[in-house]
Amino acid sequence: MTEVDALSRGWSARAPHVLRAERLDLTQWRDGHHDGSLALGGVAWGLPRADVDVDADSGGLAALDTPLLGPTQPWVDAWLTRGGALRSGRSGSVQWRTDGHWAFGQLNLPEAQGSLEQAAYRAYRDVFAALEDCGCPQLLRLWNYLPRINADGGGLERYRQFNIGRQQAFMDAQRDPFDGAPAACALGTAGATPGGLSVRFLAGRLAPKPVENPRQVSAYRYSRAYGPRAPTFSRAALADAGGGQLALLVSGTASIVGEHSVHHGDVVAQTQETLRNLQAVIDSAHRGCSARYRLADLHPTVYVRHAADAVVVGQVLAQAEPSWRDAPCVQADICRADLLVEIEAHAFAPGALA
Ligand code: 3EB
Repeated sequence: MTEVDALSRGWSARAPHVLRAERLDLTQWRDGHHDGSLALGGVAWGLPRADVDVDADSGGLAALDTPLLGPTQPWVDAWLTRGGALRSGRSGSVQWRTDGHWAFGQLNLPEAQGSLEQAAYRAYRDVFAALEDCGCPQLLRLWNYLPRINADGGGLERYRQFNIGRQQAFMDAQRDPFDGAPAACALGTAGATPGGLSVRFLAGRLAPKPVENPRQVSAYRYSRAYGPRAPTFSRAALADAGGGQLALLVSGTASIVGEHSVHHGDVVAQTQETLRNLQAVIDSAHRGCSARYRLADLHPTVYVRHAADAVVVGQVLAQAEPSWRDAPCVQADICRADLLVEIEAHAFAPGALA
C-alpha cells in the first residue's frame, strides 16, 4: 500500500540520491528549506506532546517527548536526500518514506496486550516488511525507545525482554542478528513516548560496513549475564552516502569495557570512558575506509539518566571537545541500570569503504 508523494524536484540529474543529515530547529524543519533536498524523515526531540498525533501521517517527523536538559532546545536530526521524488507508505505499524535509494521509517506500537517481547517482535517484523515494501532492504541505523526500560517485566528486565523479541524477529526474517547487525541505540522513556514502543530506522539499498570496538565485547556476543538473548547491534556502521561521501553512524556508546559497566555511580568517569569508547570506534572505522573522522566532526546526542548530571556531563564533554560545548542533551534511562550516560553520533566525510 503505497502512494506517490506530490513532492518532486529536479535534483536527480546533477546529484542523484545523495544522503545527508542536518540538525534543524523546528521552524527550519517545518519551513522545509533543506537546501533543495527532500526530507526522508526527522528524528525529533523535545516536540511538545500536543503536537504529536501518532495516528496521523507524520510528514516524516518522528517525535520523542524526552525532557530536554541544560540549554538544549527542541531539534530535528533530518535525514535528507537529493533524490528526485519521494514515495511514502505504510507497512503494518511502520510509516516510511523513500526516494528509492534511502528510506526513513518509524513506528509507535502500544503494548496493549502481551509483553514487550511480543511488541518488539511485532515492531521488527513490521520494520522488515517495510524494508521490502520500500525497496531499501538494508538497515543502516535504528533508534529504539522503550517506556520504563529498566523496570521488571515479570521476572526479566524489560530491556532484556525487548532483546528477546528483537533477536527472534531478525532470525525469523533470515537476517543475521550477529555479525553485520545494524547500528542502533536503545533508551528508556518515562512512558511519555507517544504510543508505547517507538522505533525509527534509516535504510538503504546497499549493506553498510559494520564497525566494532576492540575495547568492548561485541554486543551481539554479550554473555547471558546480560540477558537470555543478546542485543542486536553493531558499534557503528559505515555507509556510502553517494556523492563521494561516507556516513559514520555511531551507536549508543556508554561506559562499558569488555562486556561490563565500569565506574559505578561516577558520572564523570563514565563520561570519560564513553569518550574513550567513541574514539576507539572512530579508530576502528578508519581501518575500514579512506574517510577520516574526528570527534569534533561528530554530531552527538547525549542521554543522561539523572537530569541533575547534565551540567557536569556537559563540562566533561566541552573540556574534551570544545565543539561539543552545546551538544544536545536529553533525559533518558540507559539500558543498564548502572549506566548514567550514553552518547550516539553521526558524521559525514569524503571517502570510500576499503
Ligand atoms: C551497550 O553498549 C549500551 O540495544 O540497541 C547501546 C546501543 C546500548 C544500542 C541496543 C544498547 C543498544 O550495551 C546499550
